Amino acid sequence: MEFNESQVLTWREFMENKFTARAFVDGTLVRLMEDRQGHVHFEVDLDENLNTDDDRVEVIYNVKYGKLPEYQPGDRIIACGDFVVDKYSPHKAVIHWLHINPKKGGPHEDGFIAINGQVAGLTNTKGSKK
Ligand SMILES: [Ca+2]
Repeated sequence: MEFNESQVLTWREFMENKFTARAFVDGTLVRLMEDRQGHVHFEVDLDENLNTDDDRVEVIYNVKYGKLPEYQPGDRIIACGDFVVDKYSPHKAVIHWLHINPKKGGPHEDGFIAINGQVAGLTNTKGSKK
């Protein structure tokens, strides 16, 4: 699959709320939006220009699927998962399920997140207690 940042931004603009499709994006970490209940929310800019903020999405990672490497604003983020048009997101766009699918054949495909080339999301938690 090829990177599809511009497709993601087009979907956000033209598709209805809850529209879902696969996303594979290469962007820049702007800031940590939220870190709670085992989920880390990042604001990610999808071009290399941090002066433009109309091309940002909310990237959500479930830490149950593997610890994230250390990160800071300006880091390169590659995210592969499900894109959703979400009117409740400040960016109207969420990318989540950035991890393997422990139940093969379910509605979600495998995904991952990489921060500065360090991959996370590949820990299979199937059978673990939480
Ligand atoms: Ca930008």
